[in-house]
Formats: sequence, structure tokens, C-alpha cells
Amino acid sequence: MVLVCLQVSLFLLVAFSIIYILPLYYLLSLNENPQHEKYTPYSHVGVERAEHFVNQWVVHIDGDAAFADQVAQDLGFHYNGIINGLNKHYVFSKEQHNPRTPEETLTETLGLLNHPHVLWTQQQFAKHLTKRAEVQELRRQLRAMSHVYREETEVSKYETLFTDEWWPMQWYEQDYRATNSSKRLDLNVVPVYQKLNITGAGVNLIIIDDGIEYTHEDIKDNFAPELSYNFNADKWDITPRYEDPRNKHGTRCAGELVMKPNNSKCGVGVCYGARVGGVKLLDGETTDLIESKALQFALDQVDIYSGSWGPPDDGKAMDGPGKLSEAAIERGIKEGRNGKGVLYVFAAGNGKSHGDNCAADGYINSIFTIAIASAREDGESPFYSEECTGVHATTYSGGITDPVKIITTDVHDTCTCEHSGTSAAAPMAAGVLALALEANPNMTWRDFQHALAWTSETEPLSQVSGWDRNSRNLWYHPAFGFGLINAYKLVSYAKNWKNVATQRKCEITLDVGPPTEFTYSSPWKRSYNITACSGSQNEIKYLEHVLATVSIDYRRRGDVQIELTAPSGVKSVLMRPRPDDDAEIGFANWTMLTLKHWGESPVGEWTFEIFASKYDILLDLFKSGKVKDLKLTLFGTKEMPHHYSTERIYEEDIDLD
Ligand SMILES: *[C@@H]1O[C@H](CO)[C@@H](O)[C@H](O)[C@H]1NC(C)=O
Ligand SMILES: *[C@@H]1O[C@H](CO)[C@@H](O)[C@H](O)[C@H]1NC(C)=O
Ligand SMILES: *[C@@H]1O[C@H](CO)[C@@H](O)[C@H](O)[C@H]1NC(C)=O
Ligand SMILES: *[C@@H]1O[C@H](CO)[C@@H](O)[C@H](O)[C@H]1NC(C)=O
Ligand SMILES: *[C@@H]1O[C@H](CO)[C@@H](O)[C@H](O)[C@H]1NC(C)=O
Ligand SMILES: *[C@@H]1O[C@H](CO)[C@@H](O)[C@H](O)[C@H]1NC(C)=O
Ligand SMILES: [Ca+2]
Ligand SMILES: [Ca+2]
Ligand SMILES: [Ca+2]
Repeated sequence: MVLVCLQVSLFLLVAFSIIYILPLYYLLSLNENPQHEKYTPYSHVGVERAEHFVNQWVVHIDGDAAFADQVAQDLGFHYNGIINGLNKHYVFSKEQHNPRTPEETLTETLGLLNHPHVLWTQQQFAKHLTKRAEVQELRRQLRAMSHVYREETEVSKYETLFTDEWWPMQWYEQDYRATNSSKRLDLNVVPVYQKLNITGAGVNLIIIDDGIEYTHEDIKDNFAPELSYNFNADKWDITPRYEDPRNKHGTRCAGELVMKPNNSKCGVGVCYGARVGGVKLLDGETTDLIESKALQFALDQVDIYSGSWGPPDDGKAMDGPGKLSEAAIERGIKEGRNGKGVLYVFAAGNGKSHGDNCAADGYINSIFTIAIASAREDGESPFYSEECTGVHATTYSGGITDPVKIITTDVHDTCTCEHSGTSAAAPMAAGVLALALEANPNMTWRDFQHALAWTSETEPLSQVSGWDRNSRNLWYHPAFGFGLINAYKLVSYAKNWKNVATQRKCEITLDVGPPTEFTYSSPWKRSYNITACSGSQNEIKYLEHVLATVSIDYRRRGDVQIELTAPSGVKSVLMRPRPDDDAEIGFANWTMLTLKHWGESPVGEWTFEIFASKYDILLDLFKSGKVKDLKLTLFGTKEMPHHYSTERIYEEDIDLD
């Protein structure tokens, strides 16, 4: 009897919580944003992981600097100056305010917004950006794989080309093929030096990271002080802060580019004729404002910025650059390299073993950045290298032949063979792009993206399943993008490159219809016939980037899968499930990139499919999935790019001399 009673009351309790408490909890947790017409919530910019808020507001004011100064005084703020490159945005700090607060100081934000001439404001917060570091776990897993790949009989034909002690260990730049073997197992960079006499001369690169040991024997001759600044301490000196042993990342990335040849020390940089500077950003407090300064530092001199960092690769974060950083990148594209656009090269991310996917990283989803993934020396995708349809191309990185990974400089004037991850892959790609840039400085930021799509190779990576060929005959894989970078091929094409026509942009807001829920058992599927702005000046016939912007409610964000099928029938999986992402806030105007349709025609039927990848009784019962907004932004040209007049050639044409 007692048992029955207990069972009944237990049942009632469970029923009660399902019927009342859960929906109530659901409603309550939906929206905590203050009601103010001008208030913009922090959305997908990492505020959930903010370390603290700082005493600094960026304020967009309808007026000049003198006027902004007056507004600041009237409202009890200090005026701290105007922001470069962003129209009428000013920096304020509050008189007598804590330098750090755990939460946003809403009273001050709303006070500013109440002013009739304030159009927008946000309090700055310390962002949690992480280096794509050689995490301990990564090392452990690499050690566990003791399998030796290369046969002892295989010899490099370039081994004696440079006298540097560590050069023979730069396996990714040697050519080990015996005459019969067909798979290229290096980046094909030496022929660029030997046959084309190109080493990156005249090209300026900036490593945005934790500083550079610029006194290092193998770096100092190519170090560019005018391309360097320490934003963490607001001074010039970018020497790594040695107290923290993690501050070797930037020095390692810089060495990959410019290690001096034939000085016996360490190895040889990919673009050893180029110059490199360092912007220190990742050794201290970083706000959107500081980051935006880093991303446009020395803009009148720089050609390429390389960043091996981003939101945490924990499989939970879904963040991108804030408003100011985004504006900085756009300025770099519009004004950099005399209007041809600087190149922003970013590491795709090291979170694959945490279930992370680079579609959740706004730095990767930007059309302006070139995302680089890694391949192992046996042509497999390493356990850390993230996948998404925003990956552009691949370079070799941490191989399986422990302990030799990527050879580069290390702090305290030493060398290392331990550099790894997509951290190592991105600077290597930046170095190869520097070679192409020396070959043809007339190319725009989009020309370089085209050239990578047109020359990267699939053959060395072909054993990995999942390659798709689009209707422009370009192969694409979300782990590798358009394939492994082939330096000689890229530079050779660059030398004869014809600029692609002006970029057009066609924005299409899709009608999602009356709200219909999706669940595990019933996916949301809609097709749209699209003319791609035909008849208008934005008409696109040859696609480049495709962006999908979605607002989706789902109580467990990591379960949602989003797919987009183009008129060609080629399908992009824009977002894959991320098991550790249990955020309840869903997607708020989150933008994802796909490069898979590059070169295709956009005209015809596009289909979205959105569904939960996992059955969850409660989520299914409460029909928590809802598609609220959907937008497609197409980029490309009306005119056919010149290089499309012949078919893309894949490497059967191996040049063995
Ligand atoms: C490096 O030294 C080798 C052998 O002495 C020589 O053939 C080569 O041209 C040198 N390369 C450079 C870039 O100085
Ligand atoms: C190359 O091919 C020839 C003929 O097929 C064969 O005799 C030779 O052993 C091969 N060499 C290597 C290194 O595989
Ligand atoms: C190679 O290029 C350098 C400058 O980048 C130039 O000084 C040198 O003469 C060139 N060598 C040859 C053989 O063309
Ligand atoms: C770059 O453009 C200039 C002027 O249009 C032209 O003279 C030069 O030949 C071009 N260089 C290359 C490598 O295309
Ligand atoms: C798109 O157009 C094709 C051809 O006219 C038609 O068969 C198809 O039903 C249309 N699709 C949608 C979603 O309207
Ligand atoms: C997404 O952005 C559009 C335009 O900026 C806006 O109209 C819409 O309300 C936003 N949706 C959500 C859910 O924030
Ligand atoms: Ca050296
Ligand atoms: Ca990531
Ligand atoms: Ca990108």
C-alpha cells in the first residue's frame, strides 16, 4: 500500500513538473534582454564566456568629435577618442566606475541609449580568445601513435639544398617520391625558389598572436618593427612574456614564415625572403575594441595577417568577431593593399576531438578570411582538425611520425620540431600566399581565394571519403576545402592570373511561412526558386561565397543539423551536431559559409533541411524547434572568370623532372 502511494505521488510529481514547471521554466528563460528600442543584445560574440566587463563603452553618435565630447560630459563620462575606420564611433569611460565588473552595467548603457543623439552603444568586455595551442591532450594522442610512416629507403631530393641543421626534417617541403610513386607528399614549394626565383621578397606579413622573439637568430634579419605592436601592454615591444611558458606560439608561427636559410640555425621559412611583424593580442585582456585595432594594424603596409586563434574549440562556443572587429576586417578588405584587400588567413580550429565544428566559428564563416585545415603526412585528416564548409584549403601539419611535426623557431633562441595543429597550418598557407603575392601583386583578395580553389590538389588526400564534385568540376571536402595547397602550381597560375570581375552581392530573405515546429521525427524542409537578382545590377551567374543566416529556436543547440542543397543538387551540410553544445538559446541570426558551390550557377531551386539529429522525448513533446528567419546571401560575378574558359586540371601532371 505504502509502495503504491509512493508510486502514485511520484507519478503525480513527475506529471506536475512536465505539465507546469518545464513550460514555465522554458518561458522564463527565453528572454532576459532589457526593453529598450535601441538596445542591441550581445549575440554570438562570446559574452557567455566574458571574463568581466571593463569600464569602456563604444558609442555611435550622430555628431562630430566635439559633440561626442559634450555628450560624454553631460552624461558623466570621459571622452576617450574616436575609433579609426568606423564612422562616428567614440570611446567613453564612466567617471568613478569599477575597472572590472562581473556583469554589464545596464544602467549606464541604458542611460547612454536614452540620449537622443546616441544611435548605438555597447559596453566592452574581456573576450575569451584562445590560441590554437598544442594542448596537452593533443601531444598525448600524437605520442600514442608511434607508427612510422616513411620507409627508410625513401630519400628527399632536396635534402642538401640548404645547410640548416633542421632542414632535412622539414618533411612537408621535401620531395620523397621515388620515381614510380604518384602521390605528392609535400607542398611543392622548393620549385618556387629554384625555378621561379620567388621567396616572398617585398611581401609584408603580420602574425597576430602572443608576441615574437624578434631577437631570435633565425628571425631577426627579416623582422619588421614597423609591422609590430603590443596591444596587451599598449607599447611597441612585443617580446614574449617569458613568465608564462605558453607565450611561444607567435614565435613559432613567425619562424615558419621567415627562418633564415643557410645559417645552420633551425630550418628554412616558407617565404624566407618576406618580412614579418607581430601584433600582440593574446597575452592579457582582449576586448572587441583591442582586437579591432589589431586586425587593421599597419594597414597601409601589410599584405597578409595570419591568426592561429579564435573562440574556444570546446565544442560549445558559437561566437564570432564583434561589431568593431568585423568592421576592421571589412576595412582591411576595402582599403588594404591599395584597395585590392589584405589577406586574412585563419586556422580552421583544433576542436574536432571535442566535437567542435568550424561552422560555429564566426572568424571562419567570414567571406573575408581564408580558413586553413591540416592534413597528416599520410593524407588523413588529423583528429584535431575541424570540418565545415567554410574551410578553404589545407597544408600539412603535425604528422604522425612522432616526434617530428613542424620545424620552427622557439623562444630563448632555440628550435622546435613540436609545432602542430591548425596553428601550424595557417602560417604555412600564409607563407605560400606570400610567394604568390610576390609573383603577382595585382591580385585581389578574391583572386587569391579563386586561385586556391583552382590549384589545390585532392590526390594526396583522396583516400579520405566524403569528397564531392560540384558542377564547376571542383572537388570539395569539409575537412580539406578545395584540397592540399600546391605552392608551385599556385604561384605559376598567379603569374598569369587575370583579375576576376567586381564582386556582386545578392541578398534574399526567404519566407519561412507560418511557424511550424521541427523535431527529430519531423524535419523542417522548404525549397525556394531563386533567380539570383537576375535583371538587376546584382545579378550573379558565377557563384563564389554563399552565406546562410538563420534564426532557429531549439532547446539543445548542439543537436541541430542544417543542410542546404543547391540547384546543382550538391549538398552543403552547414552545421553538424556538436554533442557538447547544450546551449538553450538556439541560433540568433547566425551566419554560416559554404564554399562548396564555388563556380556554380545560383539560379534554380535551393532547399533547406533543418532537423534534430537526436531523439529527446521532452524536446519532441514540447515541439521546441522553430525556424524563425532565413536569409541567403550570394556572392559572385555576372561575368565569367577568365580561368573558367578551360577545365580545372587535377594533378595527374606530376612534375618529377
Ligand atoms: C644555400 O646553400 C646551398 C649549398 O651551399 C646553395 O646551393 C644554395 O643556393 C643556398 N641557398 C640560399 C638561399 O642561399
Ligand atoms: C618502379 O617500377 C619498375 C617497373 O614497374 C620496378 O621494377 C621498380 O622496382 C619500381 N621502383 C620503385 C622504387 O618502386
Ligand atoms: C632572384 O631575385 C632576386 C630578387 O628577388 C634578384 O636579386 C636576383 O637577381 C634574382 N636571380 C635571378 C637568377 O634571376
Ligand atoms: C600589374 O598591373 C600593372 C598595371 O596594370 C601591369 O603593368 C603589370 O604588368 C601587372 N603585373 C602582373 C604581374 O600582372
Ligand atoms: C521551382 O521551379 C520549378 C520549375 O519551374 C518547379 O518545378 C518547382 O516546383 C519550383 N519549386 C518551388 C519550390 O516553387
Ligand atoms: C535577424 O536580423 C534581421 C535583420 O537584421 C532582423 O530583422 C531579425 O529580427 C533578426 N532576427 C532575430 C531572431 O534576431
Ligand atoms: Ca635557418
Ligand atoms: Ca572551433
Ligand atoms: Ca572564411
